[in-house]
Amino acid sequence: MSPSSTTTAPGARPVLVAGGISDSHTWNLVYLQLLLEEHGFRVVNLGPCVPEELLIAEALAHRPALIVVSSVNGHGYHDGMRTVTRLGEHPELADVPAVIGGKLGIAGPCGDEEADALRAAGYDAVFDDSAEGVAAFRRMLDGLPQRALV
Ligand code: B12
Repeated sequence: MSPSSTTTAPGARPVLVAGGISDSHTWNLVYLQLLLEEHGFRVVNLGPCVPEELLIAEALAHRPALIVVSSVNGHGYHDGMRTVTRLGEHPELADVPAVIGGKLGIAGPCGDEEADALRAAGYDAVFDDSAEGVAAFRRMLDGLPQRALV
């Protein structure tokens, strides 16, 4: 395989993708999986409506390079807060970055105050669903140290 190939090395830590606990939308998760794979990551996609217990169990099992929570149904702020608070109860996951993105407010993006509160609660980054948000997410992926390319 050529050194410039973007296939993820076997055994490299995957990225966990999870829909918000109340969120039944699925194409956002398919989109994220394809985007992450395009960036060379192995993805464990937990699907929509992911309970915190499942996310935590999968995170402890996989020790992922990144946890990506996606929410588009308008409950992103509250769901996201719950999730990151529960993740924070597990010191074993302290070094696993977690981000959230999508349509986090009830009319598209959430406000700056809510985004700040989500960061203060533990997310390493909060992305809105604009092209700029996705571009910022891509830049973050390119900078992840665990990204193991062969
Ligand atoms: C299809 C659809 C549904 C289907 C979903 C079927 C399925 N299996 O997925 C059904 C009918 C079930 C549904 C239900 C509901 N829906 Co709906 N749905 C849609 C719709 C029409 C398309 C969503 C879609 O598939 N888009 C395609 C994907 C690829 O795009 P996306 O989800 O927007 O994701 C993009 C971005 O958000 C962003 N993104 C997402 N996550 C992340 C994460 C990161 C890290 C980053 C960087 C970016 C990112 O990247 C993606 C690509 O650009 C949208 C309206 C629209 N046109 O967008 C409404 C919409 C999402 N739904 C909405 C609502 C309110 C609901 C309901 C609450 C309605 C109701 N009263 O019951 C329920 C919620 C059910 C629940 N428990 O979650 C609202 C959300 C409002 C908001 N947040 O601003 C929308 C926007 C419609 C509207 N304009 O009001 N829905």
